[in-house]
Amino acid sequence: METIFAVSSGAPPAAIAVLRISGSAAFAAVQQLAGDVPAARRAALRTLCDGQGEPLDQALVLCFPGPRSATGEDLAELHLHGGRAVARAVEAALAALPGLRPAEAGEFTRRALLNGRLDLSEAEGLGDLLMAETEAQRRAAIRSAGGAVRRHAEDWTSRLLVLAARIEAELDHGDEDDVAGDDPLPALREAAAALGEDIAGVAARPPVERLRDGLRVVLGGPPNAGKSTLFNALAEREAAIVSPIAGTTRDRIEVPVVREGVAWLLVDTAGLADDTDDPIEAIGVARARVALAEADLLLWLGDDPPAVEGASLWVHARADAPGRSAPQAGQLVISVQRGEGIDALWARMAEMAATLLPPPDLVALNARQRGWCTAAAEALLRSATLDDPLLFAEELRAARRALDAITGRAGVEDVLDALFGKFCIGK
Ligand SMILES: Nc1nc2c(ncn2[C@@H]2O[C@H](COP(=O)(O)OP(=O)(O)OP(=O)(O)O)[C@@H](O)[C@H]2O)c(=O)[nH]1
Ligand SMILES: [Mg+2]
Repeated sequence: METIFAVSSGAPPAAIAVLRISGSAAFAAVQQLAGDVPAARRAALRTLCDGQGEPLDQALVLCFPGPRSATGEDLAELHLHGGRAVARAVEAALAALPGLRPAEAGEFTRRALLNGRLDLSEAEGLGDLLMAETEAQRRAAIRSAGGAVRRHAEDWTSRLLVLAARIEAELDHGDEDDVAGDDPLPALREAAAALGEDIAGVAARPPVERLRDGLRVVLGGPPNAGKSTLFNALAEREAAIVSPIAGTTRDRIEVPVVREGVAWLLVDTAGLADDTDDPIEAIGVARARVALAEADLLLWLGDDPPAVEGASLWVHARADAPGRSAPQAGQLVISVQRGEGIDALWARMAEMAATLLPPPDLVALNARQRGWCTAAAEALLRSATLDDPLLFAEELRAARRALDAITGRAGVEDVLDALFGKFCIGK
């Protein structure tokens, strides 16, 4: 495998730029530039020179021999002065060496994964950690980067393997000691069902995407209800057009907001007109219905109670408007014009967020992990209904494959491409 290098700290200029080199030619490259290879895991000050002996920079040089390195390969770090020209000159000197090339996005972490330094769920957590903007996002990401999802998957796998071993043994030797009343299958089925329930329980927890991408708050209701006005008030900017004309909003408009320590994704929608002759408004209404169905939390501005299954808050907007009907029980009274009720709405939204977001002390799964957990749970729950030990064993194998996919032990090349494409170069 080629040896790769990249600046792993932020984009220069900065006080320091950390350039990482990983692969079998890493230490030869250090030898070439620094004149020697410093002792393992000790910082050494060296003058780096290019192939012509021209000094490039004075740098701290650190060498981490594989496999005890971040990537599992021989890894060197050059702590350079963080000017653009310095980094560029050292990169050029490295690129001139045989077997070295610039790293692609996420390639260091990808190698760490291939070399077993971390598993797929930990790499996903690391990706989220790099993108985290709120405390809750950081906490959830550090938990999965630290192996919380992996430990769950490993714990389930070891429980599963015990069952699998017992049923395989039964299949191999079942005839030999066939004593009446000694059928192990009922007990195994019970254990498989219990394991399936446990996995399904974790899969049913609030998804980590709500933390990562923001809790999706959708404003819905009839035309002219004051949705866009409230949306702008929540977003604290004029993100959506407001007008007295019914049917002003057509597209759905999304604005991310961080407030009360929560990342929110506010979504404004077209008013749900019952019938419209305007074909564009009709498209807007169709989009609004999709947005409403995808809401984590619906802010409903209709005069009839919200007719949805998910979480919702019922808002009596435009409370100050002349001729406005009186609010009904259970409605939050708001007048954006007078600045009334907005803080109370945020407070209610924050209360709801506490129940809709993954609890801080529990592991939360992303969609990919949840999909495999669900597949494993379903296979286990199916197995618990089967009388044929052969079929039972086959379902356990299916569950095993699904659990392996969570940690990346099985069939995940496409996931790797998608995941590491999102990383920055040098990570
Ligand atoms: N008096 C008063 N008028 C308001 C208030 N909020 C909104 N309005 C007015 O109500 C009208 C409709 O407001 P919008 O926010 O555009 O309503 P909408 O629900 O987004 O409407 P569509 O996009 O057409 O579905 C506008 O003329 C607003 O100025 C309020 O708190 N008080
Ligand atoms: Mg609107």
